[in-house]
Amino acid sequence: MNLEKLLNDLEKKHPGEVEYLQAVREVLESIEDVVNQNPQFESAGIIERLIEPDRVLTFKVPWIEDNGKVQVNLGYRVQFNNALGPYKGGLRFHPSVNLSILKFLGFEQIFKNSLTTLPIGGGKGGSDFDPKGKSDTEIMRFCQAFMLELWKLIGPETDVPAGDIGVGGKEIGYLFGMYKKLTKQHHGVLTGKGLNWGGSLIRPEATGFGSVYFAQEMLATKEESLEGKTVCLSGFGNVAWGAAMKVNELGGKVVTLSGPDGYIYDPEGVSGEKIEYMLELRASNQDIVKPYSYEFPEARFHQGKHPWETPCDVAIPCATQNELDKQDAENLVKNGCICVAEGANMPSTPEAIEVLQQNKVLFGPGKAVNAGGVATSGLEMSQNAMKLNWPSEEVDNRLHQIMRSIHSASVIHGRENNGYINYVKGANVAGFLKVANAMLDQGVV
Ligand code: NDP
Ligand code: 2IT
Repeated sequence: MNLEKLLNDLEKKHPGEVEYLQAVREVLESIEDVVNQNPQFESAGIIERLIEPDRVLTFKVPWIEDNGKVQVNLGYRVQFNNALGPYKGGLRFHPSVNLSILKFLGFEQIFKNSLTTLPIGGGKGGSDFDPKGKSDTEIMRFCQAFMLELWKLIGPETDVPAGDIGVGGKEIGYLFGMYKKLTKQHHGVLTGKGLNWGGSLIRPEATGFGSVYFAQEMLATKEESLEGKTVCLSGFGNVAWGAAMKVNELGGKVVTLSGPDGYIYDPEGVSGEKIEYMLELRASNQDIVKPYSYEFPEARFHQGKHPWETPCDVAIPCATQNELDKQDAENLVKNGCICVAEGANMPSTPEAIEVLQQNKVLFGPGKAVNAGGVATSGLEMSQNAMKLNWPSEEVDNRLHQIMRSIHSASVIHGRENNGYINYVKGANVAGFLKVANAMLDQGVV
């Protein structure tokens, strides 16, 4: 495989799509050896077919503000690869959303979903709609307008969207309501649904829980555990909330949270009612984390800074892409951090990953660490297909088992001669092989 030529050609076709090109480069660098050892992949054009989405759908979303003013946003669905199952992946509503971000997320989702062991392909979608400061009725009207286009593209055996940044249970409810009205179908077309109408127990907690289960497995390779560890989290959304709960349950102490405005340092630990307060903060639609320091005066707010300057044993970035840079990684290493587990998608820059790996920090990439969210979405699809609901212990046990199996697959393909486990390589190779072999079996389509 001529990696630089492939990447140069891709960049020429998609100039400026930096996040997408970043994600593709990382995967191709990891799988280069495997591709070179398997000429059948090259002759079937697997790489060229894998790095371009099957299709990209964009649409206009006109909707009306409470004051009567008409707004127009852009809507997208990127259907990347369905070799293993229906396209599957979240919807992101955030003003920063563009095609590059959704293509990077959809591409990552292919390998993540492959790692879950479940029959799901990869996709992603969303809009540049900003939920910040919008009323509930505005959010409902936007979701309805978005679904007026999206419903034509999705279905329980075709493409199954879910939540991501800015899309939680409330938005999934509004989207599902409109889908049901348009199609007259009540089935598992979306995941992250309410418990009374097809949702799965543990889905809201699953990404955070799974991320911490994965961190636990990584620490165990060093005969370490979370008991007594100091943990830095970023973000204060769905993923950070689930991670905070699980870290506390396993005896660790969460000392930071963050938002776009800065970070909170709470020396007494984010536990108990403070974790529930995170939900209130998110529900307020203000998108700032500072009010935590008014509510809990023992906590300090650091304006405009990243939490990674805080000494910790374990770091779990749970906010957004490229939020942990080289300087942050150097700070973590200097302060003795032994494990970084990516709860978010691609939160560490390539330079940061290099620093962490060179210093032999346990580093778990998002597509492995945060796969518990989509895995539990897959379990929701299974329950919907069977028309029954599993108890929370069953879902949690299956989630835990899936996270262990993703960890073992990453170790098998990622162990280096010196014993260090390169989880980036391990997860990319394990995820890739399954998809590539399925594509070979299915011919050139
Ligand atoms: P939420 O919308 O619930 O929360 C995201 C949080 O990160 C918000 O607090 C958000 O604030 C904050 N944030 C966004 N940008 C920044 C920034 N530049 N600096 C600091 N904080 C920021 O989303 P989720 O918790 O669902 O998603 C978090 C991450 O996890 C994303 O990368 C997502 O792709 C990933 N993920 C989510 C899964 C899920 O099931 N929900 C599954 C797997 C991965 P604000 O909105 O103000 O920007
Ligand atoms: O990035 C992700 O894996 C998600 N946002 C969850 C996707 C899903 O389909 O549950």
